[in-house]
Amino acid sequence: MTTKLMGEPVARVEDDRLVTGKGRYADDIMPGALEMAVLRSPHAHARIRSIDVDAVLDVPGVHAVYTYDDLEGPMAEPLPLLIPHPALTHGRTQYALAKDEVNYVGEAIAVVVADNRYLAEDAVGRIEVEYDFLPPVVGIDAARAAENLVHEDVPGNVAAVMEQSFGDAEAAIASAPHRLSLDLTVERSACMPMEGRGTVARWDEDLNRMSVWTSTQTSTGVRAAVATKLGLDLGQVDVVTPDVGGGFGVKIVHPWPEELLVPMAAKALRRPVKFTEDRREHFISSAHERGQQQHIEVGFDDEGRVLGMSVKFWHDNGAYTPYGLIVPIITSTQLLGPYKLPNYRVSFESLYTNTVIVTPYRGAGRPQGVYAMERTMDAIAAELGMDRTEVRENNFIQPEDFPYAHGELTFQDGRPLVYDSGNYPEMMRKARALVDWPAFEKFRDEARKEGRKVGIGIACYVEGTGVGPYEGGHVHIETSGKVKVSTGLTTQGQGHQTAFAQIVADELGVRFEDVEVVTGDTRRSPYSVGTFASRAAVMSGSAIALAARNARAKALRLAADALEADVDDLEIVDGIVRVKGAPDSQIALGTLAVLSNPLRYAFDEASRAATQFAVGDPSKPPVAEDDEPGLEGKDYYSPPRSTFASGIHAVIVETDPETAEIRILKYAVVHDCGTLINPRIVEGQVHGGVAQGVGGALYERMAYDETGQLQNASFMDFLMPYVTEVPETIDIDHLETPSPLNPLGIKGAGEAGVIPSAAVFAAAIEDAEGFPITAMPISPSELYALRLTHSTT
Ligand code: MCN
Repeated sequence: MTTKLMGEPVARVEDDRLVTGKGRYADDIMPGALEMAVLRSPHAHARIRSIDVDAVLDVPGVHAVYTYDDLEGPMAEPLPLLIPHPALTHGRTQYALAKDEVNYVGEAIAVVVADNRYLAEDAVGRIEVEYDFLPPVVGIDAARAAENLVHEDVPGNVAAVMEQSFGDAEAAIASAPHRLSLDLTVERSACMPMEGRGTVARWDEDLNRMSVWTSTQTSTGVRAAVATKLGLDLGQVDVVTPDVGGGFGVKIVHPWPEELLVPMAAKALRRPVKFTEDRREHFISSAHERGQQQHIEVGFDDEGRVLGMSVKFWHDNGAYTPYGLIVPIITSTQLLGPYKLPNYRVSFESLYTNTVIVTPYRGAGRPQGVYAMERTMDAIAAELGMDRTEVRENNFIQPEDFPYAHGELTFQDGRPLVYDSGNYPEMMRKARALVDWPAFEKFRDEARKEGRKVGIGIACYVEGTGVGPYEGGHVHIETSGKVKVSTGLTTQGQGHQTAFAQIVADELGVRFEDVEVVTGDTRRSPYSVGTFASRAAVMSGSAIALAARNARAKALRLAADALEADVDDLEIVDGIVRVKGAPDSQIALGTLAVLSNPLRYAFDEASRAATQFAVGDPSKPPVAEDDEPGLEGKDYYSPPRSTFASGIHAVIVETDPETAEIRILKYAVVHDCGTLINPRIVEGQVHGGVAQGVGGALYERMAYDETGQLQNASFMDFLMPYVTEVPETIDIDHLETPSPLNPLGIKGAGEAGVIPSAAVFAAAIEDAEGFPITAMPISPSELYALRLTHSTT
């Protein structure tokens, strides 16, 4: 009997394969392909005087070497600026291979294609490059000082200045009963998926066709880039995304130079070519995020209600701006969180530095925005001597305020910043209960008597999810009764195959195990955008639901005809259409698929075997008159605007009085992503996000020296949390306020776990220590140094 699956914690169908080593990643495709290695700049800032590849050409096993001079047509143009913005007055993107200048350690200069990776790497080592060194700009302070310029035609290293506001923040702050200012910093970190980047390409000379397999978050984006840059039609390029070992944002960047150079080489050499990134390359030549400095002015009343807030921040965008201003725009708008501010001004400068490019990393600018706002809420509470949860409650947007517009602010998708739904007071009630907030004060006092330092932090966030413009879904019922579903966006481990199958099983009335979902294959789904901004569940989930409804409607039309019944009298249970109350009058969806296939007649006449296929009256048309053949449904979903998920995290930490080691005693999450498709998957997403957040708050940073060399470009030196550092238990409570903007009421969930971590850890450590924490991440040695400072002041 078919049961409702939406909302059920169905076990992920993909896990068995993935955790038993049966996943198939880019590097597993086409063993024996030629391999590409990349010569990367060892200098952060230099002009290239000459490149000598002579020593490489005669090396046995080397098939080709390419530098900028070998690039032709569109390949010789800079890579696309993916999201232009009017405020981005000085946007710059790099070339697939550096033209005459390098702007970060790791920028690609030349590639060698050889029989295998060893030969290719050795050959890369023989290329001689002469450089004229230029002074590097490393870090936000150096960029702001502008004593040196990253791009000589970009004054002040400023890629963009942007401001948004509503009301009159300055006047409100000036006349407020209380005022505060804060200066905060967050350092750079990075996605660090288990699998780095990887691309394989094969050119079929007979079919005039390019096939690309790439570890990406957007197969259609890569297809568009490959076609454009290599002068091919879109229809000549197929891009398939195999299993992807994590993306977390870094693989939404497209095209990476390697994603173009591999197909270019495959076409030129008429041989399959592969590139598999190693870990060091991932550190120095993919993308980072998070680095910001923030200055906040706030005015508030006696109850802690914010009357006016003005934020200025400086965003480190690295050496180029392929993603435009997406990250700082998200910080600017998502900073507002669940709060009702009457007056707000935010401005930022997006600054060039001679470091790896900055593109969205899970959370994408939100962690910094939440950090700014939540640290402000904590500061207000401290100033007024109020409970931190009460200050937040006094500022909450109330359930009856939805849809709630933040003045005339514009969201990242260019549409007005309007929250669709939520219940922040209820969320706070749940969060306080989950972490037992009221009991903490006593616990802290008792711990202090024993010489222990414990602290609690709480942080709220609202997250715009499910940005448009659209995604599609295709549901095809096979003659076997199995259901094949496809959607164009890609999967990096989020469990889409399971969640989307749940949706289809419910909508169509088929068994979950009869549904198979394919993502990220342009041969099946040529039109799609990609997986980012926690949009898959909202976008593809909605499109697939609509497509399944179309398939269902068609199945019912056909069945009504076959069973001589009224459509309204039919139901579909476990893949069988039957007349309600007359279970003997039934027909299987697979049989209807046969009926809807015009080939049935050809089979009837052609062979005896095929006649077994014939069902019903062959003289009848295969489908109702207005229908197309085939039992399938497809649809696209395009949202009117983003839907806003929300959540509250609370953490209890203990800091060692001697070593300043920071231990997590409890971590609690209340989360609202609208209608839950699969709570187990959502909880897994939250767990993963929290783990990344722990890393970002306590361990990870990009340790550049003043020459622009990344000092910790390996897992020996870059501290990721292990299981030993991530809390074993994360308490999660769900709230479901369905979104009115899509057919299933879904909001996104994929980034939620990481968003408030810097804020919540800073708050908890501050509470344990009794002095302000303004720079994240914070290590034990930094905490120790702060203790010394504060004990002497
Ligand atoms: N889901 C659900 N019910 C909801 C909302 C979501 O059951 N109401 C489920 C979805 O069906 C999906 C998962 O939760 O299986 C995440 O859904 P969604 O919020 O739509 O996020 P996306 O699928 O679009 O994934 C993108 C998001 C982002 S932006 C980053 S970054 C990220 C993340 O997801 N990268 C990940 N989670 C990741 N998880 C893994 N394992 N690897 C990554 O690279």
